[in-house]
Amino acid sequence: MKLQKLKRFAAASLCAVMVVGSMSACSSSETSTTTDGAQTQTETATQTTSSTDTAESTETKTLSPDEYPEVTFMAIDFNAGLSNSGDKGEETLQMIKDYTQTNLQIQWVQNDVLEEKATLALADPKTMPMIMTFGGSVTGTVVSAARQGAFVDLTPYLSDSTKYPNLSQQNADVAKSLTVDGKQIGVYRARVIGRYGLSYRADWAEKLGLGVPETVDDVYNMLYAFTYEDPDGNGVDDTIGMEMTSYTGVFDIIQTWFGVGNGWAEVDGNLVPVFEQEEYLEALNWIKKCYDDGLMPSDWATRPTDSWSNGCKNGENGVYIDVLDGGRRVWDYFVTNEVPSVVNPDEYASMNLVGTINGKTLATSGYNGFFTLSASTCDTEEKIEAALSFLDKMNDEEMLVLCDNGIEGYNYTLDENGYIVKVEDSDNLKANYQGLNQLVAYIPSTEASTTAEKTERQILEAQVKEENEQYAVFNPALPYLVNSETYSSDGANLEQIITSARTQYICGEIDEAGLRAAWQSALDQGYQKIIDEVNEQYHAQ
Ligand SMILES: [Ca+2]
Repeated sequence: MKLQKLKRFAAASLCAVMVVGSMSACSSSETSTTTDGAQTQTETATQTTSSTDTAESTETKTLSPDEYPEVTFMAIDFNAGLSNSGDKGEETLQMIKDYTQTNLQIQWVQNDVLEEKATLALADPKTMPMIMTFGGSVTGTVVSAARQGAFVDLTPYLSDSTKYPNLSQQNADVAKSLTVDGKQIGVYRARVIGRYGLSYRADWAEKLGLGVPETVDDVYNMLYAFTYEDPDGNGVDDTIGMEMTSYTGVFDIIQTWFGVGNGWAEVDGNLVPVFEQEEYLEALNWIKKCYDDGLMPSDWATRPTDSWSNGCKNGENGVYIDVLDGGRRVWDYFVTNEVPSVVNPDEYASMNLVGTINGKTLATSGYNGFFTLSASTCDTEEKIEAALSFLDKMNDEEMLVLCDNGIEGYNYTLDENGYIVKVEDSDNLKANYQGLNQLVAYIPSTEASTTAEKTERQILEAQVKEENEQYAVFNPALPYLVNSETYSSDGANLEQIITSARTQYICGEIDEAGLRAAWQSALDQGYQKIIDEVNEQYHAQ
């Protein structure tokens, strides 16, 4: 198999590109698309106390271990060679083999050489493990390999809810992002979709008699009151409503409140980048008004991204628009540091988490990394089914608990309410199961039902994120952008022109004419070509 373009695995984020512009250096934040190793286990799922809520296996026949079909799996090692190791490593792996009835052969690949290993495997198809892991989002390299026939087209399989009761529940919008020429080329590794929202100082709002914001006017009024009405009651003009640093993903969230898309939108039957939507300028004017009225720090564009959330923690700001777990962590900070509430010094300061404004919020891409099945080594129906069955069963409750918590009685115990309690010294006893979550797609649930006991703050966070999912605005162009050559080569630079112009407009460095000139410049430099390439595919379907 010839691979024409073994380009580098660029970790190009497909949506929110951070601003660089004339004003500040860009840096990525936790919300950008990165290959993550530290899978946080606190993201979603409603609380249940059941420890026996285990999914019944649909498997009727039981194989003896020497009958298990072999599945080879290239997985990412984030533990410096120590994933699934230690005294109980073999035993833990055997539990997976027996549960999934698979003779699993894991090839651990350290994340920093994943690109190299994947490239080598793609260049020599016979060496490809049956299941390969890719980090981040779909890249041009993967698209090229898919077009050369490197991966099994999963489209006909994943709708089979009898054979694949978990994977068949994948989110259709997210799955579209893994589509090349109409074929689904991988199983995505799920992340919470409804992660973005608005968090605010609940005790400040209570002091000023403000309700839960539902509309952009409510948000403006809250920002105004938090800036000018002394929400902390110290008699000093020392607060600014909205926290803001050079991380401009905040604006991407705010824009959706106005009906702006997530990077792209469908307008009159065509897909357009959001700067071509009328609502985009309306959203920018609202943000600009907040800036002009002093409702966000005037020096935001030079505030480093790594100071993000400090403004809320130290009581300078009261509204935090980003991931809801970030707002929850601010609240955790108030509790941990015993920051008093401004309405009742016997209580701690608190945050409220709001998912949507005007009924909308930004969706995440819904995934980070994905598993492909190699066409060269999954070369029979039996092998394809063995690999997919394995990936499916890994999402059962038993496997989620094992991969995220280890073995009951060794790594953890269950308390009287069925909550997981890690054993003492659990950090030194996690070698056996660490890294095994890299084998899990987390479909349909990003978390097991059996969890450690949660705080009220984590419970609220999970509720809001779950409610958010149905309102979260996806990027409809993702499946086409991955197939757009111009986007692959020039997309990041062109996005930067757009986001830089946005920053300059909000800060008054350029006027509307200047903004429009920047858009035209981006179109002339290749954005129009991307629009054409995207719509050609869009209309071909
Ligand atoms: Ca004050």
